[in-house]
Amino acid sequence: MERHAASDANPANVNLLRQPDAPIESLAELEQTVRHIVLETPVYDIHTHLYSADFEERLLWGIDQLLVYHYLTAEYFRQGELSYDEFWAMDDAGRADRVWKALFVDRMPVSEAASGVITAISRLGLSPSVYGRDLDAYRAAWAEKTAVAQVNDVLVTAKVKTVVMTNDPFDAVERAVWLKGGCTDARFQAALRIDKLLLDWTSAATELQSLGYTVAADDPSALSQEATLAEVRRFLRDWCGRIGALYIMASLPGDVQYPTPGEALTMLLDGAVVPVCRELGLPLALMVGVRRQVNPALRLAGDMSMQADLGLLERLCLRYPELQLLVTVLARENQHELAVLARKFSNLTIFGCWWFLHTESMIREMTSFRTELLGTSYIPQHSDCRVLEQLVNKWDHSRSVISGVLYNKYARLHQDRWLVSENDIRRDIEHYFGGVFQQVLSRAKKGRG
Ligand code: HDL
Ligand code: ZN
Repeated sequence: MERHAASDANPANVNLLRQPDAPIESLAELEQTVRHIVLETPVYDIHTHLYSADFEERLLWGIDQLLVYHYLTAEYFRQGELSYDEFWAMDDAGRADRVWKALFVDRMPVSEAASGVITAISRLGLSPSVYGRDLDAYRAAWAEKTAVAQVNDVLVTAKVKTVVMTNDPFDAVERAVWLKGGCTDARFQAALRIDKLLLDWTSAATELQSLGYTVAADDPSALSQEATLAEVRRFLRDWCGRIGALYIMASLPGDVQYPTPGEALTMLLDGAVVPVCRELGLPLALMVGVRRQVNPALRLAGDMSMQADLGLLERLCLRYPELQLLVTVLARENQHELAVLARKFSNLTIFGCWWFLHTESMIREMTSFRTELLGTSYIPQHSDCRVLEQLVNKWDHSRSVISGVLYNKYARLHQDRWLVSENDIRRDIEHYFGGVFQQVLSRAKKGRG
């Protein structure tokens, strides 16, 4: 079959003469076609900490924010000279200077987070071959940008069609934005984050009371009263409606024992969260296996992973077969078990390589066995970005690994003469990059009580 020479219009050297439904005969062509489609298919990013420009200073962007990202501050303290107090006494620019020197100048930026900064700046047109290692040169280039223009530029460069935010109704600054109009950019969708409600009922109840919900904050037995649970349901309903939440979400430690009769988390899940998910037709997203603030001096970087007892998920799936659960767990040791558990319950959809697993080797390992166990019935990645420009590197790196894994699976089919076409590849990737998520949303809507 004639090949179309690589050109500017066709950098991936994809055979443009082949019909999209025609089987791809050559392995070399198959590899290039898979890579091209994976790199080009827009993605629906189902979990981030990004905000639309409506949220003003909550939208983090720019080279200094990339450098003070908490993954990099944790790495700075391993190799930088400053004490915690000296570092935190500085402003973001001062901290960024120190991180740049310690991790990018005095050493090669080989960690996932550090190399991600290089990918982001390079893919956004500030090539190190031009700008070198001079941080102020990058700052000067960024100074010419605006937040709105940078959002457009980054979403296009990263090929991200939709970003799901993490929206905390207990955050007064964020609440104020929602109360005066909220998000006006349809590319940014919302998810209701309820860690505080589930994990710190006493303080959450006090706040609910101040927001006009009658939850008897000073009465420890309040949660056993239906009237209190009804008010918590009203709170969840109000905020899911106000922000247009696609799902309700929480991160949990790994040692949650569910159900534990009389315990706040169990009563809130059974009496408020699951009923509202059913009533509104929303999935529940659980991120399990985090041990918060093992080193408070690291601030946002002070959290740790821990192995999780996945019995919580098993019992939720059994108890609520109509509830759509979106799940990611933080310990590498739980990943294979989670994929096997997903084979047992079709209402359990696993997603992403979360946090300390968002590294090239872990993405490759997890995507391989997840595909081997679950085919295309899972969501391979979310970015978890906190800084806008990270969408570029987190998706660039993930797409590259995912395309390699997928090519290997197609190549094995090819060996047995089950040939793959461009349309087949495109359909599978669109499934991975948003289709499975949409399917979970529509199943949740159907299961609406
Ligand atoms: O709880 C979460 O959603 C985690 O993603 C944390 O926000 C964590 O700090 C993080 O940013 N991970 O990437
Ligand atoms: Zn997150």
